[in-house]
Amino acid sequence: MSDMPATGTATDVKQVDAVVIGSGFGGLYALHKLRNDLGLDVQAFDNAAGVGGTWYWNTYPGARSDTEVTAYCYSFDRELYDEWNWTERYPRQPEILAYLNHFAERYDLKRSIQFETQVVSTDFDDATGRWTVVTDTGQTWSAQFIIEGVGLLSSTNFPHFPGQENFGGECYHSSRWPQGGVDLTGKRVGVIGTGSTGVQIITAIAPEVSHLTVFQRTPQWTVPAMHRPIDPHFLNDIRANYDGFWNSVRSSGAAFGFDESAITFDTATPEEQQAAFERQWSSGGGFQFMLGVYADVIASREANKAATDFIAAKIRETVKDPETAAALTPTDLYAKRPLCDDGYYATFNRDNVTLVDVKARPILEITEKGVRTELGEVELDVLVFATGFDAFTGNYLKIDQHGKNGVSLRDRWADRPHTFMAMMTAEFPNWFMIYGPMCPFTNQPPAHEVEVDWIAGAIQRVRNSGAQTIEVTAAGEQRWMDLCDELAEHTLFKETDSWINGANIPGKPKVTMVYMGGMGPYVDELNRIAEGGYADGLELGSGALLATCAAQAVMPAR
Ligand code: N01
Repeated sequence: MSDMPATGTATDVKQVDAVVIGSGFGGLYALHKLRNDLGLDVQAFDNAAGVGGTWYWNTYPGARSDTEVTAYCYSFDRELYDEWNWTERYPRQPEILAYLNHFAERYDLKRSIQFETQVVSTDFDDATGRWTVVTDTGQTWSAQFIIEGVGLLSSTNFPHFPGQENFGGECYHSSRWPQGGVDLTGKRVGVIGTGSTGVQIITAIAPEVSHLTVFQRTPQWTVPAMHRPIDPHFLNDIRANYDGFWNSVRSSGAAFGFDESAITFDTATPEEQQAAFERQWSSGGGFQFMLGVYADVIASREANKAATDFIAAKIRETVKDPETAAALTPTDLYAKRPLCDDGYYATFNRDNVTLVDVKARPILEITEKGVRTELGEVELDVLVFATGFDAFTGNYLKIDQHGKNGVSLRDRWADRPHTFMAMMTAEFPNWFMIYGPMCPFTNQPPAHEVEVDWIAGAIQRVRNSGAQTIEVTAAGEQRWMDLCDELAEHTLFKETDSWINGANIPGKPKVTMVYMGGMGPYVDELNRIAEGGYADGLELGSGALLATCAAQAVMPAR
């Protein structure tokens, strides 16, 4: 941090080159890149008490990533990749959090992060070309650049049911699970929500609770994860072909580190199709099942139906009670973020597990003792909300943010989020998001890395050119939005309701919020813009100078 207060500002306004918000995968890498590589003064903030972002908060039972560890990590530091020995194919939350802590310590990042601090507002000053950042701890910071790594899936969706405040038991949201854990042994537990989180919790806690009631509104298609210890030879093979592996990740569609299928469903015979689905089912993995068997499962109705017919047959085969099996079987397309599990369907064969279909019989109220539906009251000791997130936009809009001429982000995004390359929005100079709305639909850490590298390049471009700001033009932003909208038309995702298009939050505009072009084309586009000097769709500004001229032009003569 520089000791020099800016001219004309209060001395208690702290001056830095850049503010980073968030200390998850993206925020930590941004802090490292800007502070350690570019040599900037950087201050980071996180409202948690430690690093980790989503992996700090999501400590619920069964929490783990469904991305194989080979690609769920940083790639820029080869030594780190060689040294860190993951233990399982899909890492558990404590292991990922330990990795991120190790990363933060390796690069001495914690001294630049102020924890338990929420940024409440950011305002662009047209006169100085700098940002004013205010925190809930009453501090004011001034920065030339802001990088927000506030999390795609981090703003909690906590629905309210009539009478909820009267519940006499314990009540938790999965993404704000108590850090010390919760002893559920022998308790009557209810879980609302059956997305990725609910599926993990339900499967993990069923053996330890006295009774588990699952309140399911919409079932989702899920396939076995096939968790297993990581084969050290497998990691060593990747280490031996390090650049080749990461190049293949960055040039793939979803950046998960597995081979995506290049063949379409209609090229195979029915026997081959069944055998291919069966092979993938046995080998495990949600994204693998969606993208690794046939290239067109998310685009062709026929391929999609074949995949869901296959999973539906597995549900009937696994779940002994036909009524429960039917209730667990989705009726919509296989076109949401894919799930994988650790024995989810078999969990419903347990005597201590009950499924309540709350679409057919909605939750009427939460009582002092439990949850009431038309079927009666279910008495509970603990109620768990696994109800997901206000994804993509939630955390950006929680902060009161104003760009040029005081334009508010909430107003700019009232109809939908508008971005350029998922990192910038018009009228917000020097303001960057990591994996913001209209991001590629991919595994996140590799996408965070390429984005932070691109942002660092943009910052260098500003500083080397003697300019004060860089911003996206209205035309540049529109071009990206049009491309995302056009690509969304080519997949079946637009036909399902989920957090991916905002449909999970009542009143939120239902629009596509991802770029479906794939990681490879996304990286190519980032490189093209960077190699062209950050000119296409972007413009440099001299900030203070221009603002001063503009102000003088409208000032009355003295
Ligand atoms: O959230 P979700 P999630 N009454 O939105 C239900 C990542 N993740 O936290 O579908 C009753 O998918 C809702 O029902 P419906 C991953 O990207 C990854 O599970 O809206 N129910 C749904 O069943 C994932 O996709 C991992 O009808 C209500 C559930 O709550 C993303 O996070 C693990 C309700 C929410 O499902 C989000 O997953 C965990 C209401 N009022 C998460 N409101 C891994 O890597 C909501 N629901 C493995």
